[in-house]
Amino acid sequence: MEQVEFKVEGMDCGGCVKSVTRMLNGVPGVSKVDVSLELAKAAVEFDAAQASLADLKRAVERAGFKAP
Ligand code: 9UX
Repeated sequence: MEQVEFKVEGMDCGGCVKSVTRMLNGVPGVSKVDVSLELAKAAVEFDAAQASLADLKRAVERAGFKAP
């Protein structure tokens, strides 16, 4: 199990946190998601055989936020 933490830009309220959380949980292989509005970060636990950091960032961007 891989654990990563990366920056998520553009979240302005709890609704954004929910959107990002839902999108990340929708990525195959993801087992744990913790998105912080205050820190502007997402902490994700996933199976490296099924997903990559790039997949996670793509999911965040699909939700309409930036994950540089
Ligand atoms: Mo809150 Mo986020 O009104 O896209 S849901 S700012």
